Amino acid sequence: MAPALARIAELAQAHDLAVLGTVRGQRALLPNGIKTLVLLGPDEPGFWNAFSASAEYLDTAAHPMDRWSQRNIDAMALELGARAIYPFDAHPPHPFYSWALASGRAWSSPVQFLVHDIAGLWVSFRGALGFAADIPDDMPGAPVGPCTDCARPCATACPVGALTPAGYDLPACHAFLNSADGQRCMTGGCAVRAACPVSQGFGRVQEQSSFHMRQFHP
Ligand code: B12
Ligand code: SF4
Ligand code: SF4
Repeated sequence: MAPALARIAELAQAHDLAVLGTVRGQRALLPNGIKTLVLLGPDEPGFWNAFSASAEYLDTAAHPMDRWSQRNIDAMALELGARAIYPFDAHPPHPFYSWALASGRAWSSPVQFLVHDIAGLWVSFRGALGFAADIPDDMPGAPVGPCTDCARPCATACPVGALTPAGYDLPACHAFLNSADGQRCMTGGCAVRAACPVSQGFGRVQEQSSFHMRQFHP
């Protein structure tokens, strides 16, 4: 019998992960044989302490967070009889962005990055669990997100205008990250993502943002 979502959430928490949403019954969007997809992301504020004490973080080999995710989410999949699916290592990539939208718990922000109801613009996915059964979800999401009633600080927060409603100018972002002023983004994380009031209530620690920026801009 398929586990209840509460059981999945409890096991996720034991692995320092949180259920960020579910996608149910959308055959055209989900991989073959999967009726419920459970999206998993960092459980804050404890995630960074757990990850930074892990063997993957400390062994200095490449892609520590992806390897951490694989170990933890593979273990969950085995215990729950699910299929583990990752945002990395698939060519073409699995459509996590579209799955997040379909969950009803995340929306496309004015700058196109996803904004999640709890994680805000800091949202990221460490993986997903696919189940062959339909698993009811008592947090199925909302038709409108937090952007509807917001003054949109994200739209103007990038100091060099690299990430705005007009799009993401990746070379301009990387060029700024090489400059002295850009070290603010390197240590504190992307200023656009940090400007969102929902992000600010999420409790993500600066060390995690800094880690991701070093992966994005070595
Ligand atoms: C390629 C990629 C990038 C590329 C291009 C992004 C793009 N144009 O999609 C680059 C290298 C620029 C990038 C950068 C980052 N990314 Co990225 N990226 C991906 C990745 C691996 C694949 C995207 C893809 O092609 N999917 C396949 C297509 C077919 O399916 P889809 O995703 O449903 O397609 C939708 C999106 O592409 C979306 N879309 C279209 N144009 C754009 C533009 C942007 C900027 C975004 C976000 C989405 C988007 O529309 C499509 C249809 O709905 C995804 C993980 C994944 N597997 O999806 C992460 C992902 C989208 N990225 C993510 C993150 C966290 C980042 C970074 C913030 C990393 C960091 N520093 O921590 C940076 C941004 C740097 C910053 N300023 O902070 C998160 C989402 C974050 C968010 N809030 O939206 C994801 C989901 C990864 C994860 N593990 O959670 N990324
Ligand atoms: S700052 Fe406001 S408009 Fe921008 S993503 Fe956050 S809630 Fe949406
Ligand atoms: S990381 Fe900094 S430069 Fe790059 S888009 Fe975000 S705010 Fe702009």
